[in-house]
Amino acid sequence: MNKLIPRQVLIQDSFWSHRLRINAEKAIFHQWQMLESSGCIDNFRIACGEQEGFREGWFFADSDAYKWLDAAAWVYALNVQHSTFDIRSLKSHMDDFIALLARTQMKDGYLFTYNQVHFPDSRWDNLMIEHELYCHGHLIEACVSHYEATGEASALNIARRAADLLVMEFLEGTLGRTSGHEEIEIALLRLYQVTGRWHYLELARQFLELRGRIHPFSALIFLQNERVNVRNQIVKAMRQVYLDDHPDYASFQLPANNHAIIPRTARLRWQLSALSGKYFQMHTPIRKQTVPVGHAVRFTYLETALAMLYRQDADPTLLSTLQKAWERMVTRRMYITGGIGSLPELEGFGRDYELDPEIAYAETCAALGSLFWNWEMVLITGDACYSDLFEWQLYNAAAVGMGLGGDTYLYNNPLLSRGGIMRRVWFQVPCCPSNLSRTWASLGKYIFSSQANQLWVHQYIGCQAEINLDSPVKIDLQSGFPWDGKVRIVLYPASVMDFTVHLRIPSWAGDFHVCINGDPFPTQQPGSPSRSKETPASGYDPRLAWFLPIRRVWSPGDILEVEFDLQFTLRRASPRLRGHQNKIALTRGPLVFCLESKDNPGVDILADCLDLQHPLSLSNNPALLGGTDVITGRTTSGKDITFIPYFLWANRGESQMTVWVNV
Ligand code: FUB
Ligand code: ZN
Repeated sequence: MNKLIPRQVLIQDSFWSHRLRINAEKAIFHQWQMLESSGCIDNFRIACGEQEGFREGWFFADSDAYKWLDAAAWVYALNVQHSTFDIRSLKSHMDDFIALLARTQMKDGYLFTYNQVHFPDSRWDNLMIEHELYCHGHLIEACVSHYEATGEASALNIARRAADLLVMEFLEGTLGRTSGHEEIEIALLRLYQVTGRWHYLELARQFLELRGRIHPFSALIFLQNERVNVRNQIVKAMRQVYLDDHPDYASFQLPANNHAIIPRTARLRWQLSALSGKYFQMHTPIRKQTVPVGHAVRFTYLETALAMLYRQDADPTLLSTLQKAWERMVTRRMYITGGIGSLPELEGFGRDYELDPEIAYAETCAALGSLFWNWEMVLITGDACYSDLFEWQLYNAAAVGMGLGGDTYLYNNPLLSRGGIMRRVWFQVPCCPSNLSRTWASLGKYIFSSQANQLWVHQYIGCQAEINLDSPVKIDLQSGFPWDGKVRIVLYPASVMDFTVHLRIPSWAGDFHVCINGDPFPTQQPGSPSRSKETPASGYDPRLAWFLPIRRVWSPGDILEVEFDLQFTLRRASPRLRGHQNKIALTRGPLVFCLESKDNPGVDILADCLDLQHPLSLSNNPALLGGTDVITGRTTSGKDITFIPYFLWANRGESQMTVWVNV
């Protein structure tokens, strides 16, 4: 299938338009300000010698600025014609930053402020831990996005120079090593897609194929870890000297981290995972990686890159590995919210069925990585389960990452909190905010795909689009999602045209009806692909989704209407999940609901039981949380109880919250 670029789709949607506006008007400016005040942008100024100061932040700090650029490019391109905010100031931040990158980039294409400032004589020293290739990857991705969004070549040239250096060093040179945090592979594959330069594809392939082939890995990681410790100490000492010499130096004060429950064994498990290579997905070659392990963001970026590679090579072993890993994740290693990564410290996957709702890490970036992976998978297979999981994670595990105002965020996303969790304006490791912003800013690209005279509708997000089938077709899609299940699609082929529209029938849909120009259209599920019978432990099964093909000769103005029944669903987890017995999670349409103490004074949301005999009722509260549906029920002790969508929790200060409710 062919994908679109976001510029082909103009989102106009009752749910998303408002959120994308917050992203464009607030989040992106807030993030820039945080990148400035935390020293992240100054790091580039210091690296290129234009400013005196101390380089601040983790070795991967550059990547947060690159994800910001990625987001800013889409925000700019999609709003430039009808912006209601100060788009010129966004453009000037963006252009100034690109110019700064060009000045910071070394003559041979190298750009990594950590080494440039702290260790100018060292390069490619610690690929497993220090994120040098990861940062180059986000640089390249941001520049490709900027090019796709604006059509300008300024940033793309920076990406090409960086990638050409990598080709020279790693593909043509002798540096047969790969990155400890996947990302560079996605970037090189995207750069290959826009430039057609074959070397980028080959280098991505080489980086991927090297996984699981570096022996003995435990010795390598032990040494690299020792080396990082030494270099960290050096940086710390240099910082102390700088502080002593500059008593007025005011460094940015980070907000406190959220309270987190860290099991006693977490650190040991992280160390064992690192030593075995699983943490980095370095334990076995890529075609054998059928189980999601290790750091969850790394894992999803690896899967995304492998799926992108499959689209080039069509290697059937690779596809079956990807499918097995996906099944294993969905059936045993994913929360009902679509969150992945159940262990703190490791920031990654636990064992099968190890899905404690309170310890849950479920990093926002891991949900985003899964979106990227699922998107590639549906393009390959045309199997609706991937678009379904995309939708579920988009509305739950990912959307929860940004607060209502766009200027506060959640990094890890448990499904139960006894208090102590608040959205924060920034983090010590601020990887999630700009990752979420770039995904929202480019959301348009995930709605449709096409191939010859076939059109797939993956997401029901209101928009106008123009897609090239055999000839161009304009589309006007209106949707009530996620609150109501009515969808109206008006198709405008240039003249009458025979093509097929594939509508995703969501896994959660109860009854649904399809009409064409007001006449009912008979619906029947075509044979579904064979797959394992194992029921997902979380209670959510994306594999129940399917595509309904509608082939006919369409005339301009034909109207396709669908109405999905958004019923309440009380989901139960597998008995294999410890602590989930006698509990339900309430969902409606693609939304997971939760109880937050703010809405339930007088109820002990963690102890009281929902009365299953009492009917649930739905209402809309325009004054609550920017306008939301709420579901009310009764406890067995006769108290009213109110559920809100999970993605909206933690917007009103500290509270208690639970997704799984006693029954
Ligand atoms: O290490 C870079 C990014 O920061 C990872 O993807 C996140 O999990 C966080 O550790
Ligand atoms: Zn993150």
